[in-house]
Amino acid sequence: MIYQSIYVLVICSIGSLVNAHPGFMDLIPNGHIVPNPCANSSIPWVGVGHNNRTGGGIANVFGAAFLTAKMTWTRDLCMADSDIDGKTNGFELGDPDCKWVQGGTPANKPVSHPGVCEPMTTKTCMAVNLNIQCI
Ligand SMILES: [Ca+2]
Repeated sequence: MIYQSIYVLVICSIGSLVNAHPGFMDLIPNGHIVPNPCANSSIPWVGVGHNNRTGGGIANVFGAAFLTAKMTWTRDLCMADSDIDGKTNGFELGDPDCKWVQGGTPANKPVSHPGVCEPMTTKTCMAVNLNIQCI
């Protein structure tokens, strides 16, 4: 019985991690308006930590780093360049000096996506973005 309860708890927890979640978007600067790097799309990428715009499925490189940081906007997460495109996560999300705190106003608007290497057509970025779904 206790194992069944733990199993259900784990499954429910995983389920909450794999979908775009408004609560998670509040945990990073400008989480609700992260640009969509896919061509010809101005719709925000609300599943910021995921390989597809709407969330669900496997985490992208930023999502994995976010989980490692225990879903907290830490200085280390802010200063990291998760998608190795030469821009820190903080710069991409509009918090270049890593001063944002939850509930506050970020210094800038977001400029790019911290989990999608840009420009997407470079050889390096194509390798990083292998699982990114532009649909
Ligand atoms: Ca980056």
